[in-house]
Amino acid sequence: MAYWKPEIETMDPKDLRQMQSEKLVKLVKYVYDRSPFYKKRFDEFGIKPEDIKSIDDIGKLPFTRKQDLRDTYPNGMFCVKNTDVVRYHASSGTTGKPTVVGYTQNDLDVWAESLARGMTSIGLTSEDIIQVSYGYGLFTGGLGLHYGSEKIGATTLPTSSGNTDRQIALMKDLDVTAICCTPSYFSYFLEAADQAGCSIKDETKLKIGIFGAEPWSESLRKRIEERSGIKAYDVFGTSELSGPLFTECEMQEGMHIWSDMFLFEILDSETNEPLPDGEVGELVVTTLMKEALPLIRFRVGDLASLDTSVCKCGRTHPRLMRLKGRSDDMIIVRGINVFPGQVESVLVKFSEVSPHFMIVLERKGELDNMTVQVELVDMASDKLDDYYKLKSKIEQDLKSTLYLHAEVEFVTPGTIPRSEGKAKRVTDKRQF
Ligand code: DLL
Repeated sequence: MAYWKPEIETMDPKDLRQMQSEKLVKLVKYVYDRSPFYKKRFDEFGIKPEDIKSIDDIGKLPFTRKQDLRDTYPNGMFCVKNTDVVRYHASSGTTGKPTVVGYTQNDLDVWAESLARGMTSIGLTSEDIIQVSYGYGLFTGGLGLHYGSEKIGATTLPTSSGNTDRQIALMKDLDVTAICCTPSYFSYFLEAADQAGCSIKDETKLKIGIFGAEPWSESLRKRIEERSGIKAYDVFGTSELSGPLFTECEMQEGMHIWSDMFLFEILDSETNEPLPDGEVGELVVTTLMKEALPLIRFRVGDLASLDTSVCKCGRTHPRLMRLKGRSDDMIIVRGINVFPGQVESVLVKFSEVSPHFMIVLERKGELDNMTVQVELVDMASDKLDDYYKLKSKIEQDLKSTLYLHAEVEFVTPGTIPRSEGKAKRVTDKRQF
């Protein structure tokens, strides 16, 4: 079993907690002294840095929300001078004003270190050739994984997203062994390879995929692995925390979050009380090493659960289990909560349909109507009976997963928009 920093990755959990306590105490003083935003927030809460003596006092600290970053746009929460910032990234701002994140050189180093540990934990080394097909630019995916890959000394192929035929050719010609992109883009990649007459399984050296930036299911993992002959690993992060940060290890049983860098809490969203291991709640993160834009108890907006038991790989850091989706991705149909990921997990079990789908919501009279548009892999007109059977089988499975009737509509192959980054899964035509 290979480690990047064995002394940290396998540290005794008690020592890790002690390290977190010390870092938290320092961090609270750091943000109080340097960020007018945090000073004001702490003063409003009647909190002084001296009140935080250990990690047990975390509950006394106020939360930070995405809205705070928007309100202080572009850099009102930064703790360093602009001249100490060596890079900016910015979120796309689909749900409001964009947010800008700044990094010092040390922030970039810590970010790359986090990914170097993750990449090593899935068996990548300096011998590998890693194709980074996440978007480069303001989005953190491309540059994040790029620097992680360079840190472990791997050969990095910065294809960014798009121009898929060229990506397939380069993958083959340069003996690429690993690819990083969204799971929806990789599904498209496989389809495009098929169309180009290239078998990823037989004609390339690809063995590992690092997929994240959007929710995906265990069933999609299985389907990807079977079709392409690779091992598919989950990776999580958000732009506010740096970008992609944590990957699964070879065990594929959750993503190791590095406790010397971040403090994760899972809270009941109504009571704000911590939830036990395994229970799904709201993810709240405190950055323990960030300099330019440290965040205290940042409400990420994701629903998640943790497993704090020691992993079979020997790493002692907690694992973030597969995410269900953001609380704001959740759609409410006839009063029932639905995550697009649940629909995906049903569809990918049917080899007759492609993993690309679109949920269309409409209002018919007083009632919400949910249609799932999906493409048949092979649409032959003499198989009408089979289609009806398949449609009703998928509808039954959707019903037992969602507790809701959703109509399945087969659409012409290639008509669901393919995504080069995060997939858009919902078209909501309801008028409220
Ligand atoms: O998506 C950073 C990233 C890049 C992560 C590349 C992984 C790979 P944002 O654009 O700020 O940053 O979006 C962050 O994406 O809060 C989750 O809702 C979602 N997300 C990210 N990774 C996963 C994952 C990047 N593995 C938001 N599973 C997060 C489910 C994920 N959702």
